[in-house]
Amino acid sequence: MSIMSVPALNAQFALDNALQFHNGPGGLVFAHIDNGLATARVCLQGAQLLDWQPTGEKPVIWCSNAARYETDAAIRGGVPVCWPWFGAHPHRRDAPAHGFARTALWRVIHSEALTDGRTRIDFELPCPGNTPFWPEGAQLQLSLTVGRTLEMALVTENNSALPITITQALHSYFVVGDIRQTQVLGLENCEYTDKLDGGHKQQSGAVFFDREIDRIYHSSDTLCVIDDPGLHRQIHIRATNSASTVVWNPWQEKSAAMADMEDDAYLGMLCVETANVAHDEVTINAGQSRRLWSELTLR
Ligand code: TA6
Repeated sequence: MSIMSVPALNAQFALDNALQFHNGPGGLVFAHIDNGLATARVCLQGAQLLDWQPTGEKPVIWCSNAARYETDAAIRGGVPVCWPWFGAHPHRRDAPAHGFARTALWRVIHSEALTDGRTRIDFELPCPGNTPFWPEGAQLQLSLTVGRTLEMALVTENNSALPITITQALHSYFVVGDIRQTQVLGLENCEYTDKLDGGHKQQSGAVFFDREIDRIYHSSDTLCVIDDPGLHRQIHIRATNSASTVVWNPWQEKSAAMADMEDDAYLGMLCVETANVAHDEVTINAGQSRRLWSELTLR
């Protein structure tokens, strides 16, 4: 399902072979990008990027082989947009985890072939006030620019009359060769909240993985690096307006317990999320906006 039909989307936003819209599994609509520099796939539900693969490289973004493609359900993998709250709702137990933006139907509002060969696609999610879990009003925009690098910009505009407070994340899932050999650099000495025991701790050295890791790093650096000897590469994640970095790998038991993840899939994935979460929440005054930005580059 989409607000616009696939023929209407193609008539208004397709860019020769570089950008086309297609119907896909679960009745969902997908944008396919193939511009010579890279390929990418975005589901209009959630404006969720599901794949990004620079030409000649292995896939960078991880998407579960067991992912569910259904209306109103979250897709396991890619880059879900968590907004206007991250994790559990601050007060309501009946609210969906990670907000409603990742399962909402976004509108395509712009597409562009840039002169350097990259492809840009912009999505919009109007969020009028008075929804059950979101009394305030806001306008959300996501811009994806796809080339040898991938840029993601999430802009929250407060078009209501009162300040709004949000938490948010570009909940990015990455492909890694073997999580047991992978490290995350750039978070050395950062304070973090350990979501597994609620503890407040300090990182010493690189982050490595030998069990489940679910951490919110605060005042994290503007550059994080996934160092992946298994695939002989590094993924550089640059970010602005991101006070938190979430690092998550579910490890064996949780991976096996999740219906939308294959049992041993944890070995080949890792989440490093550009975010403002927990006490790094963001207040935006009426008429103001906030832009969370991240850029991925392979080295
Ligand atoms: O970002 C890490 C996290 O918040 C974990 O606690 C884990 O539960 C994960 O997100 C996935 O959440 P989901 O609602 O997509 O199952």
